[in-house]
Amino acid sequence: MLLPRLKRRRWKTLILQVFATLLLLLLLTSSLRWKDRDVDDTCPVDPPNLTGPVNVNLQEAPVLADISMEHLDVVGGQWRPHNCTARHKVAILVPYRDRREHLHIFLNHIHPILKRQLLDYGVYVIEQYGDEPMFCKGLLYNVGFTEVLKNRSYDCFVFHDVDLLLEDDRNIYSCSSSPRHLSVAIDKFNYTLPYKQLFGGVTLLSASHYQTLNGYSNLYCGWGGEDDDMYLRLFHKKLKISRPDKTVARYKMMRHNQTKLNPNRFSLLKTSQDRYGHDGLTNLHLIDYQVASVHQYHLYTHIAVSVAARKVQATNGLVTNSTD
Ligand code: NGS
Repeated sequence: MLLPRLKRRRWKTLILQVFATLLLLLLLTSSLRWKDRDVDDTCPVDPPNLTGPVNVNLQEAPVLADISMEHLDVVGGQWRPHNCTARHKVAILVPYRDRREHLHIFLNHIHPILKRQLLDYGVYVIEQYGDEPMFCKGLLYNVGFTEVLKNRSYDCFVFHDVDLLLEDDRNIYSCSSSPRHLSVAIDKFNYTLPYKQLFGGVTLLSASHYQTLNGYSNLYCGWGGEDDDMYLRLFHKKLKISRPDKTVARYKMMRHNQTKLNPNRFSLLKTSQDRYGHDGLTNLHLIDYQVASVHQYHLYTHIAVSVAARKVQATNGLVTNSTD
């Protein structure tokens, strides 16, 4: 009688032990899973909602209020993913003047893409006002970079022409270890790179690379050359350019009238090497411009820059007067 009872007790203890061990294991793994979630909620390298090719609608400019309604979670052009921590903070700088229709099409197009790319981003429109008849893109980029960093830190910056619309959301606007030329294949050039040194259109630089390069030259006003000058800066600093595959780095360019050419661009390029150390971010204080206002609209932060006609710069010996 005693033997079967003993056996039954041993069985009971064994079952209890197994049960307790299983419970312990279950608790341990679930607590580890929670711990993992706490520590690493970084967004995936390959965002799952990308669509690949993107429909580009150039037909009619959307109404700003309608675009805003679709992006109620955007404030001052800024957004970040809700369910994960973005890998990088990216500022999109868009130099701008007199192209309202293009701006609306651009905003309507870019926000959904940047959201699908799971970026912590801000869109900044830097608008030129004032007496200077020529459009000074490099100066606007430098002013934009400086003003944006006064209010928020960013890891990297996308320098974006307002007339270029991305055709494939796999061309990710996220930081990269080397300077990146993103607009490799534009419809205007039959989706081929017109020349190897091109570093204009849409480019991406880390904040620290932009500082190392002393930003753009402030001297290029009027169409052309400021991007070639930036290429020379990269070359002198031995920073290699990377490019995404042209199958994804595709853009459509919105048509517009040719802006006034910069007659000095070729002579400026000849002296780029002697100037880049002191012409850029470091001598912004010598340039006759004023930040008239910084205002957060729904879909972008607007930085209004008043640029005076360049005779003042000429007296500072910063402008060459030769024409090409
Ligand atoms: C070059 C310009 C660049 C310009 C590129 C492409 O000739 O600034 O064409 O222009 N260089 C000079 O004029 C020295 S594009 O048709 O894409 O606007 O970016």
